[in-house]
Amino acid sequence: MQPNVTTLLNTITSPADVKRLPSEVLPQLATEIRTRMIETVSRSGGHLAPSLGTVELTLALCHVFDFPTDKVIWDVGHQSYAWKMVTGRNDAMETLRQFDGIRGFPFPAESPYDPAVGGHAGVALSTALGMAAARDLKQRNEHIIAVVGDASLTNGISLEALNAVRHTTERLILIINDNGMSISQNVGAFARMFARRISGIRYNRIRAAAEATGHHLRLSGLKSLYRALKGVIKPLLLRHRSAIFEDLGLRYMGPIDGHDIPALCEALRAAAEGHVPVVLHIATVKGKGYAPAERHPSKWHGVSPWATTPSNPPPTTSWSEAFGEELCALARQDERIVAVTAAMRDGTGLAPFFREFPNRAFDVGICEEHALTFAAGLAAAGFRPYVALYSTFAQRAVDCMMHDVCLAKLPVTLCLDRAGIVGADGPTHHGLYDIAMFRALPNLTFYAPTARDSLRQALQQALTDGTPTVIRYPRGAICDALPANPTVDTGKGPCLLALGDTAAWVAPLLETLPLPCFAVDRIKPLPAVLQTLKGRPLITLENAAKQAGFGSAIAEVHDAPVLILGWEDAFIPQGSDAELRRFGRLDTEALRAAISTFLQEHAE
Ligand SMILES: Cc1ncc(C[n+]2csc(CCOP(=O)(O)OP(=O)(O)O)c2C)c(N)n1
Repeated sequence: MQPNVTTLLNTITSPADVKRLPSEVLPQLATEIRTRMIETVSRSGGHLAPSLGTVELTLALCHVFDFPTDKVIWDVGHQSYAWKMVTGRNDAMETLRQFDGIRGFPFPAESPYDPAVGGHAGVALSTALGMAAARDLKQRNEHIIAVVGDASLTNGISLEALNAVRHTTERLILIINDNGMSISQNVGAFARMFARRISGIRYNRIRAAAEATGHHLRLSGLKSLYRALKGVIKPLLLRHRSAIFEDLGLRYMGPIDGHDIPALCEALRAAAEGHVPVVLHIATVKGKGYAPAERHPSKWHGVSPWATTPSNPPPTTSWSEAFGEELCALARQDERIVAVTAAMRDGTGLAPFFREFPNRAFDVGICEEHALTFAAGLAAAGFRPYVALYSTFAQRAVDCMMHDVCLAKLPVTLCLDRAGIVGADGPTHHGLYDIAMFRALPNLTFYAPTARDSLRQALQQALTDGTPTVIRYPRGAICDALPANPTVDTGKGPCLLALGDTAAWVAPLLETLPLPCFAVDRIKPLPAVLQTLKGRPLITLENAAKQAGFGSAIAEVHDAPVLILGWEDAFIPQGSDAELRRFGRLDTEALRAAISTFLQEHAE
């Protein structure tokens, strides 16, 4: 269905169409793109504020370069909705983030205009550098462009790539999209440096005004006053003309206004001409053109659909909120507790902790590896760090857990939010691999709480034990407690072990399936109930990849058949929980069928 957009956008099927447009109409196209973006995201949900901020950049790129021969890699890719709209996916925006629809991030299988997968922060420059090296080897000529947010630039992979640019290629364009924001306010030394540099834009504006005034001063014979004023104002506004990028061997351009299409086109043309890698620093407004998003860019960074959601949904508490509240309660009793987040203080529920214990809360930026090793340092010095990361983003920090935490047996607790499927963000964001990745680590205790009481116990137990701990819990609503587990009978029949949040998945089955079901909340060491189930066929269920997961851990030691139910060996797409469970044959009907077959095969 093509909704009520005006005609200009409807004529665009590829970047070449944008290139053909006279530059005077590009602001009009930008307005149409914004209108359509807001309209579709109001129904699909998604990363609205970041994508609103890059509309002019998208159009300027199309106007200057030749895609898909030239290549642009959007870091994270959550700012690429305008890009999708001008690369043949405007109609498909209706299906954004839905099951079988287009993805919320760049995805090569979706479009020849998406050279790389997006989703995780910090990889665009590295990927671009690899593509530039390949281009050079093939003696080709295309332009390779990486667009990286000011916060994603501080990520380890970005900085590793930045260090390598100059000795890898002579031609690469890095655009730093600086809006001063991560999801929340950006943090760290780069953020401070960028904030100073953005004053350059103000400088340019003030200079224009000053030039005019200076002209009058000169005319009126006050030349020395003019020179003195210029000498004071200029260094104030243009402190630190970027030494750092130039020292790294990149030519620095900017900062320029990232919503000024002619200025962007001019800068991009200049960047394309050089035979030296270029950093083009642009200043944009997160949420540009939509007042609520401009006012509250964090709130509008990623939003749920607001046009289709009932305005008064029933009140629930999320796992993240419960985690934040329980950690605050624990921290009131134990001053050694500190909290660490990697740019996700709201998402992980740590915002109340930051408010109540500002001196004991650390936002390290989008730096998951640093978060864990930094926590190891805190722990070695006597503190009890709780590091809250999304499961999927913690993947890159497995080595830090192994080398810096587990080997040294330090009391660091890694709290993995969004463990399990996460819905519309899709395969880059599902937290399905943490059990496989972390359970092999020696010295580790690994929990998967079933409800709030079990989360509280895990947080407390980690404090009491003072040993390396991982706690995984899902996205969505938490319940206070589950009904008590059955007492183990003396029979020899099959039993079901439901890990963590999957206890809720089997609840609708229990009335019709004649088998004892135990909700279990520990992966390592394996749950104590296993000792009492020797010789009995077992069914395990987990909201995680089956390979090397919880069920596999049971099967490694159990002396009877084990049916392992979990996510199969394939990337799971985007969609609602119900759609994905149907897709993965983990919905109630499919579970009933799989369990029934197993029961028939292993009847007592
Ligand atoms: C490795 C990783 N950690 C965390 C995130 C979650 N995340 C998505 S966007 C974002 C902020 C990005 O800020 P910036 O790069 O400045 O871009 P902006 O959103 O401001 O346009 C974060 C923390 C992620 N995608 N990847």
